[in-house]
Amino acid sequence: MAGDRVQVLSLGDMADVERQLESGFEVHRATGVHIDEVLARHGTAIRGIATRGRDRLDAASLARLPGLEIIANFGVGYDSIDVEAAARRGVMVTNTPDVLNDEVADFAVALLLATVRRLPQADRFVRAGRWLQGNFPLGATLRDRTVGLIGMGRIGERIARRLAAFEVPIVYHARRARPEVPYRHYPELLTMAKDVDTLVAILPGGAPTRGLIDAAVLAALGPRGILINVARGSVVDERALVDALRSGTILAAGLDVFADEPRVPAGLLELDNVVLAPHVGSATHHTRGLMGSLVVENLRSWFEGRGPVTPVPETPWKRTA
Ligand code: 8YV
Repeated sequence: MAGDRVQVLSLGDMADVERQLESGFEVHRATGVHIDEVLARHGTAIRGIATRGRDRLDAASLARLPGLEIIANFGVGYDSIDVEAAARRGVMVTNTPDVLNDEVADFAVALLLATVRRLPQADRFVRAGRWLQGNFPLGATLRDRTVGLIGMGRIGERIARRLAAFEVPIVYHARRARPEVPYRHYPELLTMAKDVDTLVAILPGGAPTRGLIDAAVLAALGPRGILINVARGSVVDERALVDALRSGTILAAGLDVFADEPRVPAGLLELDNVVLAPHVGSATHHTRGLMGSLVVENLRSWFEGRGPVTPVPETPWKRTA
Protein backbone atom coordinates (compact mmCIF):
# COMPACT_ATOMS: atom_id res chain seq x y z
CA MET A 1 0.00 0.00 0.00
CA ALA A 2 1.47 3.35 -1.08
CA GLY A 3 0.54 5.00 2.24
CA ASP A 4 2.72 2.57 4.19
CA ARG A 5 5.75 3.10 2.06
CA VAL A 6 8.76 5.05 3.24
CA GLN A 7 8.66 8.51 1.66
CA VAL A 8 11.81 9.78 0.02
CA LEU A 9 12.61 13.03 -1.71
CA SER A 10 14.65 13.18 -4.90
CA LEU A 11 16.52 16.45 -5.39
CA GLY A 12 17.64 16.95 -8.96
CA ASP A 13 17.47 15.11 -12.27
CA MET A 14 18.18 11.50 -11.42
CA ALA A 15 15.68 9.61 -13.57
CA ASP A 16 17.45 6.24 -13.17
CA VAL A 17 17.72 6.59 -9.43
CA GLU A 18 14.06 7.62 -9.16
CA ARG A 19 12.94 4.66 -11.31
CA GLN A 20 14.83 2.25 -9.09
CA LEU A 21 13.52 3.85 -5.90
CA GLU A 22 9.91 3.72 -7.07
CA SER A 23 9.74 -0.05 -6.60
CA GLY A 24 10.22 0.30 -2.84
CA PHE A 25 9.51 3.88 -1.85
CA GLU A 26 7.04 6.68 -2.35
CA VAL A 27 9.17 9.17 -4.27
CA HIS A 28 8.63 12.93 -4.21
CA ARG A 29 10.46 14.91 -6.86
CA ALA A 30 11.82 18.42 -6.59
CA THR A 31 12.68 18.74 -10.29
CA GLY A 32 11.27 22.00 -11.61
CA VAL A 33 9.81 22.87 -8.21
CA HIS A 34 11.47 24.99 -5.54
CA ILE A 35 12.70 22.87 -2.64
CA ASP A 36 10.76 25.12 -0.20
CA GLU A 37 7.51 24.13 -1.85
CA VAL A 38 8.27 20.41 -1.57
CA LEU A 39 9.33 20.78 2.04
CA ALA A 40 6.16 22.71 2.87
CA ARG A 41 4.02 19.93 1.39
CA HIS A 42 5.89 16.77 2.36
CA GLY A 43 8.60 17.83 4.82
CA THR A 44 7.19 16.05 7.84
CA ALA A 45 6.69 12.73 6.00
CA ILE A 46 10.07 12.52 4.29
CA ARG A 47 12.48 9.99 5.82
CA GLY A 48 15.14 9.79 3.13
CA ILE A 49 16.67 12.11 0.53
CA ALA A 50 18.53 11.34 -2.68
CA THR A 51 20.40 14.41 -3.87
CA ARG A 52 22.87 15.35 -6.56
CA GLY A 53 24.00 18.34 -4.62
CA ARG A 54 22.47 21.24 -6.52
CA ASP A 55 20.20 22.39 -3.71
CA ARG A 56 21.94 23.22 -0.46
CA LEU A 57 20.79 21.10 2.44
CA ASP A 58 21.59 23.40 5.32
CA ALA A 59 20.52 23.42 8.95
CA ALA A 60 17.38 25.44 8.08
CA SER A 61 16.21 22.87 5.47
CA LEU A 62 17.01 20.00 7.83
CA ALA A 63 14.90 21.67 10.52
CA ARG A 64 11.93 21.37 8.15
CA LEU A 65 12.47 17.62 7.85
CA PRO A 66 11.76 16.28 11.35
CA GLY A 67 11.42 12.66 10.20
CA LEU A 68 14.59 12.63 8.11
CA GLU A 69 16.95 9.69 8.74
CA ILE A 70 19.30 9.62 5.78
CA ILE A 71 20.66 11.78 2.94
CA ALA A 72 22.15 9.76 0.08
CA ASN A 73 24.36 11.96 -2.08
CA PHE A 74 24.84 11.16 -5.77
CA GLY A 75 28.53 12.00 -6.01
CA VAL A 76 31.63 11.72 -3.90
CA GLY A 77 31.68 15.42 -2.92
CA TYR A 78 29.00 16.36 -0.40
CA ASP A 79 29.81 20.01 0.24
CA SER A 80 26.19 20.98 -0.51
CA ILE A 81 25.12 19.21 2.69
CA ASP A 82 25.67 20.71 6.14
CA VAL A 83 27.08 17.44 7.52
CA GLU A 84 27.71 18.87 10.98
CA ALA A 85 24.03 19.83 11.24
CA ALA A 86 23.07 16.37 9.95
CA ALA A 87 25.39 14.67 12.46
CA ARG A 88 23.93 16.74 15.31
CA ARG A 89 20.46 15.66 14.29
CA GLY A 90 21.53 12.01 13.96
CA VAL A 91 20.88 12.08 10.20
CA MET A 92 23.08 9.66 8.25
CA VAL A 93 24.87 11.04 5.15
CA THR A 94 26.20 8.75 2.42
CA ASN A 95 28.13 9.46 -0.79
CA THR A 96 29.39 7.45 -3.78
CA PRO A 97 33.13 6.98 -3.29
CA ASP A 98 35.44 4.80 -5.40
CA VAL A 99 33.03 3.94 -8.23
CA LEU A 100 33.98 7.17 -10.03
CA ASN A 101 37.73 7.29 -9.30
CA ASP A 102 38.95 6.08 -12.68
CA GLU A 103 36.38 8.03 -14.70
CA VAL A 104 37.22 11.34 -13.07
CA ALA A 105 40.95 10.61 -13.24
CA ASP A 106 40.67 9.84 -16.97
CA PHE A 107 38.81 13.09 -17.45
CA ALA A 108 41.32 15.14 -15.46
CA VAL A 109 44.15 13.89 -17.69
CA ALA A 110 42.05 14.55 -20.80
CA LEU A 111 41.34 18.10 -19.64
CA LEU A 112 45.01 18.68 -18.83
CA LEU A 113 46.14 17.52 -22.27
CA ALA A 114 43.34 19.42 -24.00
CA THR A 115 44.41 22.58 -22.20
CA VAL A 116 48.16 22.21 -22.71
CA ARG A 117 47.82 21.23 -26.38
CA ARG A 118 44.84 23.55 -27.07
CA LEU A 119 42.68 20.79 -28.50
CA PRO A 120 39.32 22.65 -28.53
CA GLN A 121 41.07 25.68 -30.06
CA ALA A 122 42.60 23.43 -32.75
CA ASP A 123 39.17 21.98 -33.49
CA ARG A 124 37.67 25.47 -33.81
CA PHE A 125 40.59 26.46 -36.08
CA VAL A 126 39.87 23.61 -38.52
CA ARG A 127 36.10 24.19 -38.51
CA ALA A 128 36.57 27.90 -39.20
CA GLY A 129 38.58 27.06 -42.33
CA ARG A 130 41.62 28.83 -40.93
CA TRP A 131 43.98 25.95 -41.79
CA LEU A 132 43.63 26.99 -45.43
CA GLN A 133 45.32 30.27 -44.51
CA GLY A 134 48.15 28.80 -42.47
CA ASN A 135 49.24 26.38 -39.78
CA PHE A 136 47.95 26.29 -36.23
CA PRO A 137 50.49 28.10 -34.02
CA LEU A 138 52.97 26.08 -31.99
CA GLY A 139 52.05 25.85 -28.35
CA ALA A 140 52.93 24.61 -24.88
CA THR A 141 54.00 21.07 -23.98
CA LEU A 142 53.53 18.67 -21.13
CA ARG A 143 57.11 17.52 -21.65
CA ASP A 144 58.89 20.04 -19.47
CA ARG A 145 56.26 20.38 -16.77
CA THR A 146 55.99 19.52 -13.10
CA VAL A 147 52.48 18.74 -11.94
CA GLY A 148 51.31 19.72 -8.46
CA LEU A 149 48.14 17.99 -7.37
CA ILE A 150 46.01 19.88 -4.89
CA GLY A 151 44.48 16.98 -2.98
CA MET A 152 45.73 13.42 -2.74
CA GLY A 153 42.58 11.46 -2.02
CA ARG A 154 41.35 8.43 -3.89
CA ILE A 155 40.85 10.30 -7.18
CA GLY A 156 44.06 12.30 -6.78
CA GLU A 157 46.00 9.08 -6.43
CA ARG A 158 44.50 7.73 -9.66
CA ILE A 159 45.35 10.96 -11.49
CA ALA A 160 48.93 10.77 -10.22
CA ARG A 161 49.26 7.15 -11.36
CA ARG A 162 48.09 8.08 -14.85
CA LEU A 163 50.38 11.12 -15.02
CA ALA A 164 53.35 8.96 -14.00
CA ALA A 165 52.96 7.20 -17.36
CA PHE A 166 53.53 10.59 -19.04
CA GLU A 167 56.89 10.78 -17.23
CA VAL A 168 56.29 14.16 -15.62
CA PRO A 169 57.41 14.86 -12.05
CA ILE A 170 54.47 14.84 -9.63
CA VAL A 171 54.16 16.51 -6.23
CA TYR A 172 51.14 17.31 -4.09
CA HIS A 173 49.66 19.61 -1.50
CA ALA A 174 47.21 18.21 1.04
CA ARG A 175 46.49 19.02 4.66
CA ARG A 176 47.96 15.69 5.69
CA ALA A 177 50.96 13.98 4.13
CA ARG A 178 50.35 10.49 2.75
CA PRO A 179 53.67 8.72 3.48
CA GLU A 180 52.51 5.69 1.48
CA VAL A 181 52.43 7.62 -1.83
CA PRO A 182 55.74 8.14 -3.66
CA TYR A 183 55.33 11.89 -4.29
CA ARG A 184 56.72 14.88 -2.42
CA HIS A 185 54.25 16.48 -0.05
CA TYR A 186 54.00 20.26 0.35
CA PRO A 187 52.23 21.41 3.52
CA GLU A 188 51.87 24.89 1.96
CA LEU A 189 50.07 25.39 -1.36
CA LEU A 190 51.88 28.66 -2.05
CA THR A 191 55.28 26.99 -1.75
CA MET A 192 54.21 24.23 -4.13
CA ALA A 193 52.77 26.75 -6.61
CA LYS A 194 56.20 28.46 -6.73
CA ASP A 195 57.92 25.15 -7.51
CA VAL A 196 55.55 23.83 -10.21
CA ASP A 197 53.98 25.17 -13.41
CA THR A 198 50.88 22.97 -13.51
CA LEU A 199 48.22 22.61 -10.83
CA VAL A 200 45.47 20.00 -10.82
CA ALA A 201 42.78 20.60 -8.20
CA ILE A 202 41.08 17.47 -6.87
CA LEU A 203 40.17 18.31 -3.29
CA PRO A 204 36.87 18.59 -1.41
CA GLY A 205 34.82 21.80 -1.65
CA GLY A 206 33.12 23.57 1.25
CA ALA A 207 34.12 26.26 3.71
CA PRO A 208 37.64 25.01 4.59
CA THR A 209 38.84 25.17 0.95
CA ARG A 210 36.86 28.18 -0.30
CA GLY A 211 39.01 30.48 -2.45
CA LEU A 212 42.15 28.45 -1.69
CA ILE A 213 43.51 29.01 -5.19
CA ASP A 214 43.71 32.78 -5.02
CA ALA A 215 45.61 35.61 -6.73
CA ALA A 216 48.79 34.87 -4.73
CA VAL A 217 48.79 31.17 -5.74
CA LEU A 218 48.18 32.07 -9.40
CA ALA A 219 51.00 34.65 -9.33
CA ALA A 220 53.30 32.04 -7.80
CA LEU A 221 52.37 29.56 -10.54
CA GLY A 222 53.65 32.07 -13.07
CA PRO A 223 53.39 32.84 -16.79
CA ARG A 224 53.86 29.22 -17.93
CA GLY A 225 51.22 28.19 -15.41
CA ILE A 226 48.27 25.94 -16.15
CA LEU A 227 45.43 25.32 -13.72
CA ILE A 228 43.12 22.33 -14.08
CA ASN A 229 40.07 22.17 -11.81
CA VAL A 230 38.01 18.98 -11.54
CA ALA A 231 37.12 19.55 -7.87
CA ARG A 232 34.67 22.33 -7.05
CA GLY A 233 34.41 25.85 -8.43
CA SER A 234 34.46 27.18 -4.88
CA VAL A 235 38.13 26.24 -4.38
CA VAL A 236 39.17 28.93 -6.88
CA ASP A 237 38.79 32.70 -6.58
CA GLU A 238 37.17 32.94 -10.02
CA ARG A 239 37.61 36.69 -10.31
CA ALA A 240 41.35 36.36 -9.61
CA LEU A 241 41.50 33.54 -12.16
CA VAL A 242 39.88 35.64 -14.90
CA ASP A 243 42.37 38.44 -14.15
CA ALA A 244 45.31 36.03 -14.18
CA LEU A 245 44.25 34.48 -17.50
CA ARG A 246 43.56 37.86 -19.07
CA SER A 247 46.82 39.48 -17.96
CA GLY A 248 49.09 36.52 -18.73
CA THR A 249 49.88 35.99 -15.04
CA ILE A 250 49.21 32.32 -15.93
CA LEU A 251 49.10 30.69 -19.35
CA ALA A 252 45.83 28.76 -19.40
CA ALA A 253 43.19 26.87 -17.46
CA GLY A 254 40.97 23.82 -17.94
CA LEU A 255 37.82 23.97 -15.84
CA ASP A 256 35.10 21.37 -15.32
CA VAL A 257 33.57 23.05 -12.27
CA PHE A 258 32.35 26.54 -11.40
CA ALA A 259 31.23 28.34 -8.26
CA ASP A 260 27.67 28.99 -9.46
CA GLU A 261 26.87 26.15 -11.87
CA PRO A 262 25.45 26.07 -14.44
CA ARG A 263 26.34 29.76 -14.71
CA VAL A 264 29.89 30.34 -15.92
CA PRO A 265 31.46 33.79 -15.39
CA ALA A 266 31.26 35.88 -18.57
CA GLY A 267 34.93 36.77 -18.11
CA LEU A 268 35.86 33.12 -18.67
CA LEU A 269 33.58 32.66 -21.69
CA GLU A 270 35.40 35.48 -23.49
CA LEU A 271 38.88 34.01 -23.09
CA ASP A 272 40.60 31.77 -25.63
CA ASN A 273 43.15 30.38 -23.15
CA VAL A 274 40.61 28.45 -21.12
CA VAL A 275 38.99 25.09 -21.85
CA LEU A 276 35.51 24.82 -20.35
CA ALA A 277 33.46 21.71 -19.57
CA PRO A 278 29.99 21.46 -17.98
CA HIS A 279 30.90 19.41 -14.85
CA VAL A 280 31.21 16.10 -16.68
CA GLY A 281 34.11 14.41 -14.87
CA SER A 282 31.97 11.40 -13.92
CA ALA A 283 29.37 11.81 -16.66
CA THR A 284 29.37 8.50 -18.54
CA HIS A 285 26.55 5.94 -18.69
CA HIS A 286 28.85 3.42 -17.02
CA THR A 287 29.94 5.47 -14.03
CA ARG A 288 26.74 7.42 -13.43
CA GLY A 289 24.98 4.03 -13.46
CA LEU A 290 27.28 2.75 -10.71
CA MET A 291 26.85 5.95 -8.71
CA GLY A 292 23.05 5.75 -9.02
CA SER A 293 23.00 2.11 -7.88
CA LEU A 294 25.05 3.05 -4.83
CA VAL A 295 22.61 5.84 -3.93
CA VAL A 296 19.71 3.37 -4.19
CA GLU A 297 21.62 0.68 -2.25
CA ASN A 298 22.35 3.11 0.58
CA LEU A 299 18.66 4.00 0.93
CA ARG A 300 17.43 0.41 0.64
CA SER A 301 20.01 -0.91 3.05
CA TRP A 302 19.20 1.79 5.58
CA PHE A 303 15.45 1.29 5.51
CA GLU A 304 15.84 -2.49 5.64
CA GLY A 305 17.76 -1.99 8.89
CA ARG A 306 21.15 -3.04 7.52
CA GLY A 307 22.79 0.34 7.96
CA PRO A 308 24.33 2.53 5.23
CA VAL A 309 26.70 1.08 2.62
CA THR A 310 29.01 4.10 2.22
CA PRO A 311 28.54 6.58 5.09
CA VAL A 312 30.71 9.72 5.07
CA PRO A 313 33.27 10.00 7.90
CA GLU A 314 31.30 12.74 9.69
CA THR A 315 28.31 10.40 10.22
CA PRO A 316 29.92 7.04 10.94
CA TRP A 317 27.70 4.01 11.30
CA LYS A 318 27.70 2.53 14.74
CA ARG A 319 25.82 -0.73 14.75
CA THR A 320 23.79 -0.84 17.94
CA ALA A 321 22.32 -4.36 17.70
C1 8YV B 1 28.64 14.58 -9.30
C2 8YV B 1 30.79 15.17 -8.55
O1 8YV B 1 28.26 13.32 -9.02
O2 8YV B 1 31.14 13.16 -7.40
C3 8YV B 1 31.15 14.38 -7.35
O3 8YV B 1 31.48 14.99 -6.32
O4 8YV B 1 31.06 16.31 -8.62
C4 8YV B 1 30.09 14.58 -9.68
O5 8YV B 1 30.55 13.33 -9.99
C5 8YV B 1 27.76 15.08 -10.32
O6 8YV B 1 27.97 16.43 -10.41
C6 8YV B 1 26.31 14.84 -9.95
O7 8YV B 1 25.56 15.90 -10.27
